[in-house]
Amino acid sequence: MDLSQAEAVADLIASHSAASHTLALKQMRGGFSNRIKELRGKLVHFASMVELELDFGEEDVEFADRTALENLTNELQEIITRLIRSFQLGNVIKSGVSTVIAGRPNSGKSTLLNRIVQEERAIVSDIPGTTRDTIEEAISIGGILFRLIDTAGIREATDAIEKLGVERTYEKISQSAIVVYLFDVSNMSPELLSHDLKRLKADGIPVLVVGNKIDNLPDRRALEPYTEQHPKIVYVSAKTGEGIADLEQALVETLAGKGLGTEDTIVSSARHYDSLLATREALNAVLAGLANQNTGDLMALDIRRALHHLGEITGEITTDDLLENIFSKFCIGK
Ligand SMILES: Nc1nc2c(ncn2[C@@H]2O[C@H](COP(=O)(O)OP(=O)(O)OP(=O)(O)O)[C@@H](O)[C@H]2O)c(=O)[nH]1
Ligand SMILES: [Mg+2]
Repeated sequence: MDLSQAEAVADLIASHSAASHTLALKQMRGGFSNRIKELRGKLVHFASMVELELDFGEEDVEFADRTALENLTNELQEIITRLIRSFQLGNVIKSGVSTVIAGRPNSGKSTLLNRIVQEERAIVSDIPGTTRDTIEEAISIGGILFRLIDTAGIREATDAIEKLGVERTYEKISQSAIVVYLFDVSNMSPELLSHDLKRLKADGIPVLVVGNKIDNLPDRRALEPYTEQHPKIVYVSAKTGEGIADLEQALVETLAGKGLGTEDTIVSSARHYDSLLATREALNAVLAGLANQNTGDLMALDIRRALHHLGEITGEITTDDLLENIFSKFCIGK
C-alpha cells in the first residue's frame, strides 16, 4: 500500500456518505496511485535521458528527443489539469456540498430546512426576519452529503442585527456550491422573482429555484407565469412535505451534472491537489525551457521538480513532516 492508499483508509473511516465512501474505496484500491505512477514513470525516462546528456557535456549530443519531450509534457499537463479540476467535485463529495437556502423573509426557508432534516432545527415564525444567523445541518441525500445552510431572508434590513444577518447570507452564497432560492408562490410577483434571480445568477453558482407554499394555492394554474419564465422550478410545500422528494432529486441531479459517477479519477485530498498544482507549475517551466531552447542542465532541474511533486502524492518522495501530518489523522489504538 502506498501513501495515497493509506490516506484513503483514513478517508474511508471518516466518510459520512455513500459517495465519499466509494471515492475512498477507489483510492484505496490504487486507481489514483497507478495513474500517478504511470505519469511519473514516463517522465523518469526523459529525466534520465536529459541527465545522460549532462555526462557528455562537451560532446554536444542530444539523447532526449526534444519534440517527444514536448509532446509528453503536454500530455502530462492535460491529464494533470483534468485531475486538478476534479478536486472541485472531490472536495465537495468529501466535505459535503455546501447548499445555501436563500430567499426573501418568510418564504419558508427555515421550515424547509426542518422538513429536509426531519427535525425542528431552526425557529419558524410568521414574523419576517426570524432567522438572523446562519444555521447549518448536514444530511445525506441520494448517498451524497449535503450541508444545508439556512440563512437570514434577503431584504432591506430593519435593524443592525438583521443587517449583519443579510450580509452573512451574501457571504454564504458566494462560498456555496449550490443555492436553493426559495420563494412564496402565494406572495411573490413573477417580476420580482426574475429580479432576484438575475442578481443571484450573477455569481455563477448553480441556482435551484424552488416555489414554496403550494398548499396555499387553490388553483395550481396560478403557477404558470413562474414556469413560463423559469421552466426548471421545483414546487413544494415545506409545510405538508409535498414535492420534497422532487427537490431532493433535483439537488442530486445538480451535482450529477458535474461528473459524479463517471469513471474518471477524482482527486479528493487537498494535499494531492497542492502537489498537482506544483507539478503543473514545474511542467510549465519545462515547456518554457523547451521553447527557449534551454540547456539540458536547466531542464533537468525542472523535470526533477515535477518528479518530486508527483512522487509526494504516492509517497515515493516523503519528508518526516509530511508523514507526521498524515498519520496524525489516524487514531492509532482506538
Ligand atoms: N402554508 C404554508 N406555510 C408555510 C410553508 N412553509 C412555511 N410556511 C409558514 O411561513 C412562515 C415563515 O416560515 P419560516 O420558515 O420561518 O420562513 P423563513 O423564510 O425562514 O423566514 P425568515 O427567517 O424570517 O427569513 C411560517 O408561519 C411558516 O409556518 C408552506 O409550505 N405552506
Ligand atoms: Mg428563517
